[in-house]
Amino acid sequence: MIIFSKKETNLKKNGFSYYPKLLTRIEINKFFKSTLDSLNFYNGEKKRFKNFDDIKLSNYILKQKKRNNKFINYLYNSLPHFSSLINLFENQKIRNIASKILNEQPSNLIICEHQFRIDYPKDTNFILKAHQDSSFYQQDGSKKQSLVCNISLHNITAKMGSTILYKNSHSKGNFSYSKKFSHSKNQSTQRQIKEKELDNFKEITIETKPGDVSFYDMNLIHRSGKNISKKIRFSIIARIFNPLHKKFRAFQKISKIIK
Ligand SMILES: O=C(O)CCC(=O)C(=O)O
Ligand SMILES: [Fe+2]
Repeated sequence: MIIFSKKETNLKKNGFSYYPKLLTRIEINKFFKSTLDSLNFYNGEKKRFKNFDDIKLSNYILKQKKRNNKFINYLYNSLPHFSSLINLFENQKIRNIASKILNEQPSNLIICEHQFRIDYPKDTNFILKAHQDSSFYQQDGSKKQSLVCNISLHNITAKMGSTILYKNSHSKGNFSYSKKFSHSKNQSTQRQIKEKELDNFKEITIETKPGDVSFYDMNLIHRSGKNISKKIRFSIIARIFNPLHKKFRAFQKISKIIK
């Protein structure tokens, strides 16, 4: 495994790009405040933690989760809709980078499918095995006019399970995957690519700091790392589409109440 930590802008070549400190800690802190407010609201408490790196925050969430893990669902399903999360992705610098790659005006790009991940130490139920996001987000029929965008909320090391990328795997197009729909709410749906396909690519992982932003080609194979640390890994991810494209599939968001 190669640990990566320097700026990389050639997404076309590698399948990913990485911009350290693209966003400020102040911007990240606004979303931290929403996370803290939601956590305190749900648990009826007035806890104060420093930031997403605070080990006391990890310990508190792990303790509360044992008592009643429903509040994790609440955070997971509510926070992606908060403006403090969406505004991070709406940063003009992100639109400008995506605009150059997708060759379309920044304001015409659709940034959607926001996600907040909470990856616990030693978890095996929610880590995502090797996949391409193009298999989950089918708005882009060409699979060449869309991107994944991952914003780092704190200091994430390989030990904390930083995302593992298969360098250059985007250049091979679409891989077949085995569909495993989870039967319980307590497992993530997998669209896993066969292990033997992965041998052809170098595994790399980016150790990130707050405000660092990575972009992946929608066809880049990647997976969650194993969190062997004592800290929770928090991350936010969105997908960026160029809708002014013949193979773009218009889509509608169907709301479901999560029980
Ligand atoms: O755990 C990770 O960082 C990977 C998450 C991911 O690939 C996804 O949500 O599509
Ligand atoms: Fe993914």
